[in-house]
Amino acid sequence: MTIVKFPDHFIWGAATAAFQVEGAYKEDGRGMSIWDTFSRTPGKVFEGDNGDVACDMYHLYPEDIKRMADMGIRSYRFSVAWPRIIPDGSGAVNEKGLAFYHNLVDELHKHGIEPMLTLYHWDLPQALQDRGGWLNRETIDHFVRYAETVFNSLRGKVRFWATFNEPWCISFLSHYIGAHAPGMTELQAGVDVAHHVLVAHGRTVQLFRKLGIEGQIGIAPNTEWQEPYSDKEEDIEAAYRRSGYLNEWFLRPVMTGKYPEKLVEWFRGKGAELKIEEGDMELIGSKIDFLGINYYTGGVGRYNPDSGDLFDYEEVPMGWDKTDIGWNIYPQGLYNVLTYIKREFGDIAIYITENGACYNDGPSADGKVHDTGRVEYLRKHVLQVHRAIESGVNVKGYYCWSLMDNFEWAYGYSMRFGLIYVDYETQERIPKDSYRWYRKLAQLNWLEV
Ligand code: PNW
Repeated sequence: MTIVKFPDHFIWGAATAAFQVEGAYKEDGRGMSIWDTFSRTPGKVFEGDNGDVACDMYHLYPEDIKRMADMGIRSYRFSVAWPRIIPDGSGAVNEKGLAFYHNLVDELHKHGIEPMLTLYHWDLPQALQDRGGWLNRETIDHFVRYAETVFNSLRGKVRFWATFNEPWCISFLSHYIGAHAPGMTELQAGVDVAHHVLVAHGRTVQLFRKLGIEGQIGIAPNTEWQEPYSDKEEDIEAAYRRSGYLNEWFLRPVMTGKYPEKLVEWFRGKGAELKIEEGDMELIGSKIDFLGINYYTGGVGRYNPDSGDLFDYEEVPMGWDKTDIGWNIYPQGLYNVLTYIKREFGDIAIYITENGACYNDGPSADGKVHDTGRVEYLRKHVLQVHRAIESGVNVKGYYCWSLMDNFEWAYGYSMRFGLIYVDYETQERIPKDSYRWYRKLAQLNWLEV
């Protein structure tokens, strides 16, 4: 038996996002978002599930926060729904929307839980989508105004701020692959949206400094680790492109103010041009205080020009275990991502803003949820985080995705990521075995292997 101890003051937390948990979609003046529309479009979301009720956290947050406190987490990462704050995206501010987040944050503080607030976790006001959404540069202005409203309202109460959750999902997954709202399928749109989101991020960071908001600001990109099948140059290049599109396309401009040239060229070869306006890159490269890293999976692949893949990349099955959503379990990939960031971009503070697993276990005959798979997944991944810390990567905290089962985007309610089970008929919550395991880790700050 070995004791693996985390640094003192390491933050153990849990994460959710507004659209996935809040419900109350019409309440207190909330406007419609692109996910309300998308989930009502036949064929887009599993069985037509939507976010109308979700986990009803809009009403149940006091008891959910009690559970967080019982679990011993020190921080809770949540997102603010833009359509609650500015229902049509650009017009009047809805005070009732702000009041909800004040109540939420006050309740967190009452229990000694530090809020980490994400400004954008995908629920763009529909009225802005009607005017082109993230393809329209004006959306940047509207976002910055929304950010200013939230900063000024919650300053002093919130100290950790993230601008965007997973710009890759907002851009490529939603505008090129088409799996997420608004469901477009054009590469040029993906490239344009990625750039606009990054500019919005940079402008928001600048605004944060200008307003003199206390605390720290960062961004939470998703990462994945795609590894070459062999050490042939062509495999290495293909895996670089595939990983690069996920990681480097966002990390490099944010951290250095420059896009990765090889990928810019690759996209150009595919007919998609990067359109940069004067001043954009300086904004995008604005100094941030921390990087949030979301990590779930990775894979192995090789060069195959006939694969039909945008990057001439073909994933090679390695016989690895998968979670119930079909994603490879690849814990070392998290270590690889973290050490890559240190190598390429230096000693920025890092929070793992999401890591977790989909296992669809429900209550057994004893009434408990024995989600052994999730416990194993989390254990293996936090050990890789520890390994990265030992290598000098400045990881300051870890947020498990997710606090509770919730609306899993295109999968609706069919995929469960929670430490807490949610019965969507009754809204009953049942802490899973992983909840108890995580509570012990958060309390001890070490684990035995
Ligand atoms: C992330 N993909 O989403 C999000 O930040 C969460 O809201 C989500 O619930 C969680 O991971 C689990 O999926 C992703 O298809 C959704 O590559 C899909 C993909 C990646 C990330």
